[in-house]
Amino acid sequence: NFTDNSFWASYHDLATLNSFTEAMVQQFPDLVKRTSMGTTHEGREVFGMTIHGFQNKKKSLAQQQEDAQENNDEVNSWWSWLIDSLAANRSSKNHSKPEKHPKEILFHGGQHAREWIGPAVVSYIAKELILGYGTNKKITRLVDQFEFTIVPVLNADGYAYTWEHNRMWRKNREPTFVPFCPGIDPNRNWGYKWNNGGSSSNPCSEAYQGPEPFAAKEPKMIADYILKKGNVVSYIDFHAYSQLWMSPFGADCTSIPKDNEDIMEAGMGAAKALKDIHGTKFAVGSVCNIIYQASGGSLDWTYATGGVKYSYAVELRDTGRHGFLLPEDQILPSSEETFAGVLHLSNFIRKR
Ligand code: ING
Ligand code: ZN
Repeated sequence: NFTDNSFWASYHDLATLNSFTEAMVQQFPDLVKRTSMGTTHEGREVFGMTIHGFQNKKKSLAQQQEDAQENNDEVNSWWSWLIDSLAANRSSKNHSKPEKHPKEILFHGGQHAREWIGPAVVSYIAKELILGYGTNKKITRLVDQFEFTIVPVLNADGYAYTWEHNRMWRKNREPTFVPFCPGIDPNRNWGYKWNNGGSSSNPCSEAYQGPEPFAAKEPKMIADYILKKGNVVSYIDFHAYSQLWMSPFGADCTSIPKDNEDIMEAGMGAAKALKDIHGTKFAVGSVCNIIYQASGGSLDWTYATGGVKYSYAVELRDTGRHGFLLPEDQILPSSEETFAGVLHLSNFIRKR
């Protein structure tokens, strides 16, 4: 059962996570659409869920036919008009109007293959937004206001490889000029200040930047998506581990985003909301200042070139005791607290 919390009692392989996405679309067709982000080097399709409120949408054809049938009975139609009006009136109190041209909040897990907590947390957030729509006031308001696009596993080839061959694989699986050292680090291959330090030109390195910016399919498909949509106001790239809520930039430690005050205020609010759930502490700061210099990273490009004001990279649990091998009994608490952080961030943006 994909909507039960027991699904987050263990990690799941790529096929199961894709089935989760498919099940959400099938079970909640008015609310959830499947979005194909693109295809990996090994030919896997990268799936996302786009979640957006449907209050204003035209009735489905099936619903229209059903209504027409009812209207054959004149007396019945009078009563159904009355009941419909009452229902519409009641629900308009609970639901804010969905935006015609909604702003979009985009996030993904699994840019790095071995960081399994990312896909788990991100799929949980999707589930909470979906089940909370129409039952939880705050969530309903956010889902009516924003389009949420959630991609559980960006680096699908790498993720499959960690399940089938090597649990500690990080990069994608594209061949390089060294036959026995495949894989570009997708998070050193984005096109803003690429090869500016904190990345490697050696294909055998875990931080191999690739032969040129956007040579790797994973960053390219997300960048293309952001440019094509043009409505993305927030982006989060989920990693593990270290418990950090990070802002731009990674490429150098001296540039400061022009929106830094808002970015930091929202990030610190998110970290506080997160801590309120289970007491877990997340530090907030720029990638370069809080962990290390890393150029060609996701959030630098989404902010500086993609125009996404609230761009973050989040390092999930823990602080190193288990590292990438985070025990399964921490999936649910980690998901719950991260969801609170994301809700806070979304609400912050909504109120701006
Ligand atoms: N950390 C990230 C990494 O790619 C990061 C940190 C995020 C760097 C965003 C640059 C941009 O090294 C992990 N654990 O992968
Ligand atoms: Zn990572």
